[in-house]
Amino acid sequence: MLHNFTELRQRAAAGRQYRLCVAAAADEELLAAVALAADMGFVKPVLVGDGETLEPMARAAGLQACSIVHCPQQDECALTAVRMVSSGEADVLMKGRVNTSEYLRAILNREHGLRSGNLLSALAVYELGEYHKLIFCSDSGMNTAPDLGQKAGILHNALSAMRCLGFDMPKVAALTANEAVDPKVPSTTDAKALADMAAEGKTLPCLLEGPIAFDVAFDRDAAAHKGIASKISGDVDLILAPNIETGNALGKSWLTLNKAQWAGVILGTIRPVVLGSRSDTAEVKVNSIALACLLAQASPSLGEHVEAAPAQLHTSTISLSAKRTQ
Ligand code: COD
Repeated sequence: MLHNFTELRQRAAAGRQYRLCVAAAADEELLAAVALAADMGFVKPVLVGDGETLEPMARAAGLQACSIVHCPQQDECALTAVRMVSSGEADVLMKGRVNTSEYLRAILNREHGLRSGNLLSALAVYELGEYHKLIFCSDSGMNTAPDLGQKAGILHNALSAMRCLGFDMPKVAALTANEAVDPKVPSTTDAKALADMAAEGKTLPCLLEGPIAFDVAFDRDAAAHKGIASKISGDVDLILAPNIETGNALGKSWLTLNKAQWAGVILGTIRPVVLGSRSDTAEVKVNSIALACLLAQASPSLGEHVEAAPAQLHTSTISLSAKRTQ
């Protein structure tokens, strides 16, 4: 089982090296992260963006060796990078200076995208100084208002990924505002349905409770005070968010007020996909890269590439062999 991001990076560094394709890579913090991940040995960078801008920036970031795919049109970078990954010219996709929705739409592109036929969902992982282990949360980045079927898909994706990371029986909180099942509040009926599915063995193995409010999920005293006999209280591994706003605000409050670290990926795709935020620090971006690489290592269908014909790209590739600058 993974305990923190240091361990996650070490595990990624001990595995194989992946070709990381970054969409719209002209960003100092992002290039610093890519250089760090390359130095740690788990990625070989392929940067998509305007070559004239990117080349000096890559040198300044200390990238010893990388490929630059010249794509002068900012709005074409996401699809260009996605096509490189879907065609087998790169292994792992990463978001650069691209809007999240634009990035996700490129991933969902019917012709060149990374769809698997299953639901795609976002998985976020947080390390908080105040909590004794990593907390996983889904979906706070892609599915905006999932129905019950989509929540079951989100749960399946998250549990599959967590199994790859060594979590055999994760404790899952199907988050709501309180513990009462109320037909007028769909999040509570959905949470109850998911808890029943888990109890009946209709999900991957997990200990799922819901509906459950945040205080009961994370504070045993609150659970005791409310007279709730919870088996997960104070020890939750995965939060299943009722909607994107809840998961997103929860995560961003940890990042903003608790100085948490995080990592983000998209699940359900045919290749590993990094989903970070443009405002992430280099350190945080490395966590996301490491997580995507680790999932690729542990999941053969993600990590092994079926060689396909190269995409017909109107790009040129430049190889850098720059010296590290101080
Ligand atoms: N999994 C699989 N297929 C999907 C998914 C999914 N999660 N979402 C959409 N599709 C498919 C649909 O079946 C359809 O074929 C096609 O994609 C288009 O679907 P639409 O029209 O419902 O979706 P879009 O293109 O309008 O939007 C999809 C986004 C994922 C871009 C959109 O839902 C979005 O912007 N999500 C939130 C992103 C965000 O703001 N995140 C927070 C950032 S911090």
